[in-house]
Amino acid sequence: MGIGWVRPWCLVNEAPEEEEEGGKKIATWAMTDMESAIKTVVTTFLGSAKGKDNLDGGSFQKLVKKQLGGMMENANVSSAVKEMQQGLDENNDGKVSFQEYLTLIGYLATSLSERKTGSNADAS
Ligand SMILES: [Ca+2]
Repeated sequence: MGIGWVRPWCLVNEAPEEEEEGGKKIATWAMTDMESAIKTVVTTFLGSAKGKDNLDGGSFQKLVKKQLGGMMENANVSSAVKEMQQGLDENNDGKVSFQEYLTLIGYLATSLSERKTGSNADAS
């Protein structure tokens, strides 16, 4: 299952280029909050993966502790993060791929949305 179908509509501009103007760097266009958020999701993964395609256990621990400690319960409990990593690891290679990482982002986004709309099953 791929995401090829979405490609024709994607990525006209990847990110704003910066131009000098009066000694100040200015972006050629302003990213919206949503575009910045998507970019952050991508650059956070890439930065943590350090040039590889996957996050190994240590990199995933660091990413969760550093970036998601406010939003996630047990983000600094190594055993809990390890368990979460195993849950995300669909192909069981012991590493977190970008797709598997997106599963976590999707899960957090869904939880946040349920919290905001009060549609959480526990909230009734
Ligand atoms: Ca994996």
